[in-house]
Amino acid sequence: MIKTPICDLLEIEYPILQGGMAWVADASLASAVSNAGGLGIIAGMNSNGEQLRAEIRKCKELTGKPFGVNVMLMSPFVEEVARVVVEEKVPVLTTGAGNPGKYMAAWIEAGIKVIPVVPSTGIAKLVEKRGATAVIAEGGESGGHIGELTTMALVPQVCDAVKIPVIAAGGIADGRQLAAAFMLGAQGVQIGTRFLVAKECTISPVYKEKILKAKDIDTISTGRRLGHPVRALKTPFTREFARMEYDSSISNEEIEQFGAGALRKAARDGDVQGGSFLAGQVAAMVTKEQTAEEIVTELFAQAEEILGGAAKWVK
Ligand code: TUI
Repeated sequence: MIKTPICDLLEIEYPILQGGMAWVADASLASAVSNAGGLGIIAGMNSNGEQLRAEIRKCKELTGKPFGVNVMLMSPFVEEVARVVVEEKVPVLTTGAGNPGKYMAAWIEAGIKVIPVVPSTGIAKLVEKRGATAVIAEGGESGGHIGELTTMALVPQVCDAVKIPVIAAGGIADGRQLAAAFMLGAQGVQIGTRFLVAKECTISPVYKEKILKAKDIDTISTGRRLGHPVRALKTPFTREFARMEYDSSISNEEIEQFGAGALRKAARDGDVQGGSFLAGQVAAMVTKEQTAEEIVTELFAQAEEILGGAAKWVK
């Protein structure tokens, strides 16, 4: 068994969090991951306060185990979402795409465990000072909104910079990468892309098919010009987005407008022309649809075998 202090801290069996993927991570997926012994997470990004409240209540019906909500700090609904998670007594929050500093005191006061995603040691130290329970060090291999550093470089540096537990994210889809995360000093992992094809994941079958067929070089990051690079599968949409970014006659507003609604079009409608199919660099390693429970148990069985045999490399 791989047990780390965050298992006790979060009251989970396996030290694995499911990424709070926008337009993807609903009560169905989050409850399945929590029921499998990990920490399922509902995306707060695509909901206003009342829609999120309904999803949280659904999740409470589907699992008696702890689950979390991801607060995407660039969301237009961030203020209502920040309030609803307190009212609904959500046990754990993760945050992404910004500095959660201004909300942290209220969340901690309400007894919520706050685990921000951090792209650098500076932000990790800052949220530790504000009372974060742990941090998620997410490398740029991941899907969605990304920082500059890779997981291999970022995780050990964040481990050295803070005393609170570090959870590794970005580029983790199998037991080898899970084992490597522990070797880098992480106490747990957050996984997104592999859960896209979980049976309980309600996204369009078109999205799942695209993940299952992806090759190693099939993701691209776009949006650097707008200050928030995002990794997604290469599609007509991302190619056009990349072209617009290099065209100085096109304004940032026009580019933002072009991207509006693209996450929903991918996840809910399976729109292969206009959708943005967010995915990490490990998409090619995701080759079969499984239940959340099969994914979690397979990952840990592989990692345990590797870590148990690690001594064979040491003479
Ligand atoms: O947030 C994510 N991944 C996401 S959010 C998202 S939705 C979206 N929609 C439209 C445009 C962009 C995104 C899809 N995927 N991951 C966590 C994450 N957080 N990655 C990087 C960061 C981050 C970046 C800067 C965290 C803190 C931060 O602080 C900078 C500062 O100084 O405020």
